[in-house]
Amino acid sequence: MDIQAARHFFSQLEGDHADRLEAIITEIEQTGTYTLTTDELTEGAKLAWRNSNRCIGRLFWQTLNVRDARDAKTFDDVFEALVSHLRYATNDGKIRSTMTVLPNEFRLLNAQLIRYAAYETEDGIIGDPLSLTMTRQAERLGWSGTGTEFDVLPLLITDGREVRLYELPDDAVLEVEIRHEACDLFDGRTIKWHAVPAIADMELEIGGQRFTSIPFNGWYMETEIGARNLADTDRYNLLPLVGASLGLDTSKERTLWRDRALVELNVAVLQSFERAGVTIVDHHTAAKQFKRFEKNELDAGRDVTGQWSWLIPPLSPAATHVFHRHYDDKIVTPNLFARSGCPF
Ligand code: HEM
Ligand code: NRG
Repeated sequence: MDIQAARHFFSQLEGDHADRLEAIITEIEQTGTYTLTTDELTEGAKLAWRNSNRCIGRLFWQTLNVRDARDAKTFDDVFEALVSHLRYATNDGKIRSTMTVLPNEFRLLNAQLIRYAAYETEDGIIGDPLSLTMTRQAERLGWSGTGTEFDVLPLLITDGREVRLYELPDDAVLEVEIRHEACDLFDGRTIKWHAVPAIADMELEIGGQRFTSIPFNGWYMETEIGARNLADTDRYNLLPLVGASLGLDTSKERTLWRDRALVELNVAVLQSFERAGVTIVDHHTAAKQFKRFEKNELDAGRDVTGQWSWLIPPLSPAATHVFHRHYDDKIVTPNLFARSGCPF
């Protein structure tokens, strides 16, 4: 264990940590590693969010709720912590930014806690094509979905020896039906999305330590659903249907029917979440919040790091300030990283 990494982390926390660092050095000498307290873990996770270069939602980094579940011993303990996370984070729609820290002995195979399955049929793919592989894996373990376009996948939890499958209870998965106030965009089809985006496949690095099972969530920005999940041609691919439902001329690109369909689909997502009382942010407001984050950071004497290509929203990017400035994509720790290898 690298003492310099621990030193670097503690130097970013408020107050004097000389005694604590002494204790950590002794602990490392005796055991080869050291254990963060729950408070240290919480502060580290907040800094990791603050340093997440791709995230436009960072103004709220200080409000992260961290749940310390490092004492989970069994598969059932892990599943219980995940269900409890979703219930706490969902909060009847008033979404709370939340992270659960599980022991590294367990990992989730799912990329997110909530995602929709995909089935290959004679009429093409039903569901979210992104989930084809995960769905097949669940099916190999004995799972079978009901075959709708929006079947919530089970959780696949592994300890490196075996994989166990758990179905999420209905009350842990809040969903919102997407309906436009003024017209039926989907020709009678029911289109919905889940309320909570909960990434489950990243790692948290704090003070030289890696936490490899740290599912976390905030709330959605509407473009994630309306301009990507429901719109991408390799996802739900709904723009042709929406364009036709709006009566647009879809026979040539220069009518900009795709752009007009995108806007109304995003309006429908915002209206629907608002109607259901579920937290969501539009991309203009998110960009303004991010501008406040930039100012806060400068005022605190810190450089703002960011990854421009991820920070710009996929709808009308040049209508936000983010498009018109440069961001330094330097990696500062604590941070969140893509999973470094295969689970075990
Ligand atoms: C990425 C918004 C909370 C960490 C993103 C993206 C958006 C976003 C729009 C880009 C996603 C994409 O294009 O697929 C928000 C909003 C939040 C929020 C509105 C509301 C509170 C959080 C929290 C964390 C976090 C709580 C961690 C504690 C990240 C990370 C990425 C990211 C690590 C990059 C993910 C990747 O590389 O795939 N966020 N976020 N965000 N966010 Fe946030
Ligand atoms: N685009 C993905 C979610 C990525 C993370 N987005 C957030 N994170 N809003 C999707 O499911 O559409 N967050 O922690 O709130």
